[in-house]
Amino acid sequence: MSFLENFLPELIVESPGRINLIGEHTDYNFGYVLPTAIEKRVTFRFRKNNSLNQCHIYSLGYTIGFDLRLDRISKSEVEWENYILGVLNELLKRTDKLRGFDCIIESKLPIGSGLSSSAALECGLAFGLNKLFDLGLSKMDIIRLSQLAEHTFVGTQCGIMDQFASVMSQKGHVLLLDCKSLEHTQIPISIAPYKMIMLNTKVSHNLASSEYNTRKIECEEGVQIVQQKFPEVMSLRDATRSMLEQCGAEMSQTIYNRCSFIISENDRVLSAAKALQDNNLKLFGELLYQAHTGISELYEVSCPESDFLVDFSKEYDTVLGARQVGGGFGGCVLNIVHKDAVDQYIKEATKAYKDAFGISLEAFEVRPSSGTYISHEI
Ligand code: GAF
Repeated sequence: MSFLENFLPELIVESPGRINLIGEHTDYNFGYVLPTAIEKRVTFRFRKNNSLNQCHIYSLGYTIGFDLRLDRISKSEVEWENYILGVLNELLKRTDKLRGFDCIIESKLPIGSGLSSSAALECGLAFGLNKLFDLGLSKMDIIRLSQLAEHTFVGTQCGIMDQFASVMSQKGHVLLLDCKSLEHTQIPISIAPYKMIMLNTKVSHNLASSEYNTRKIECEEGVQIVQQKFPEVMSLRDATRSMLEQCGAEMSQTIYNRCSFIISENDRVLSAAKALQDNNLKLFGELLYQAHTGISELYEVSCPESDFLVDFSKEYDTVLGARQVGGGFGGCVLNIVHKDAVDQYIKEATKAYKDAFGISLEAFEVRPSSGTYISHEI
């Protein structure tokens, strides 16, 4: 009999995706980010199955089985399985309390859309197993091991933002996170009469993972050059515009551009957080546009589809700002749209995008929501 029949969960965990208002690619440069969880999420239904080390996970229409012994866990050819295996591998390195379990995973988060379905998957699994088997892990342990799972099993050398936002977010707040000290401030956010509207380009160019790792290496190269004159600089977070100008001649144009973007983007995060606190939404919107220009022209992680939507939004005085969110090369574009103009704007953007790329846009509103939580427990 399939484990799906008569499945009565002992524990249901909701693990959200995130948007990042501003501060892209700054996390692995130990800078600032301003993300929050959203209502779209991955749901995990768990139950123990009384075996010592067998687990079954059902998702995306099929069941996979794993042996929960460290020496039996290895990478899979199937990409999404590596998020699961990576987390199990990290858990097994930390505890001997894990036992057999069954789990059904359902996602309302579009994959590859820049909303971090990967962190939601990793953190939700770790959070649920921590609770189910009383593993004694802290939220910070869950964040760290989920990030490591992505490094080792998925192969993306990601920063800490997505996992942090997925676990630590609070409803109605954005998280100003310092990725060096991990100090964070929950900023209450109210952007009325505007709304946050996501337009999903529905493209996810497959350069994303390899180019992501390349950007990280390019930034490290930039740091090494700056360190020759300024040894106190440990990451681009510590570099200033003036330092960069003094070292620019030693760098290729590409490395200079990458460093220049990160230095400006860190400043923009702090300005954007202040603009939100001062309710200066016009400035906040302008910062989003500036960020997208940097993402596109200096960091070169945008794509024609995202650029099209950001440019399109500039024709509307009912839109304060727009930019591509997440790692890049497609996914969602965040738009700050006046509430009275939302329907018309979505209608016109959808038509223009279809005419240009032949793709039907997906549009939805997002609201700052709470991080990973338990919705049912017996
Ligand atoms: C991806 C990564 F997982 C994050 O760590 C972050 O670097 C982001 O891209 C870009 O800001 O989502």
